[in-house]
Amino acid sequence: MEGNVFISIGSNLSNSLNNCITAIERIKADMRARLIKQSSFYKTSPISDITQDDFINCAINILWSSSPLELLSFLSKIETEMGRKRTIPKGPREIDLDIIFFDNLLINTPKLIIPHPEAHRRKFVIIPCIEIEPHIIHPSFNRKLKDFLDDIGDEQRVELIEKHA
Ligand code: PH2
Ligand code: MG
Ligand code: MG
Repeated sequence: MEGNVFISIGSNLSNSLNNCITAIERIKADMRARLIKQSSFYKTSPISDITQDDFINCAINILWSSSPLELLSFLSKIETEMGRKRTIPKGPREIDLDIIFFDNLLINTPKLIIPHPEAHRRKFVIIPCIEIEPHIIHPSFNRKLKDFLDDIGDEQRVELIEKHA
């Protein structure tokens, strides 16, 4: 199986920008992953009930030559190796690697939900993804991802910090 995948990357602990860069390097180093495109890096306000630092977020588009569950376990392994401790839900983290889209697949299992159920409500996911592919369609709604931005209020801050070549 091969899939065209969008992954959202985020960090707000230790050196967040470095953590995102390291995660991308680790993904690229795997035989099953081929990097197609990488977004710029953004500084984003936390979406959380807990007070915590701003995040660095970005997104990548890869071709993944195995199953969605294999990708999930690969990304979880990188998170763990990079020091992620699963304590508070939506709390601060060294690295978070979320599968946003896997082709047009709709997956709803206890272990894995694709598309990511919050993707269309989060500017920090939408903006990096549409930078990579402006006309990408959200397969659950059959609607352009960028059109969801109109429904999101101004509280969510997403600031370009490093333009990707
Ligand atoms: N991730 C969360 C919760 N809130 N907020 C921002 N700005 N960026 C994130 O990556 C993020 C978040 C849960 O994964
Ligand atoms: Mg997440
Ligand atoms: Mg996650």
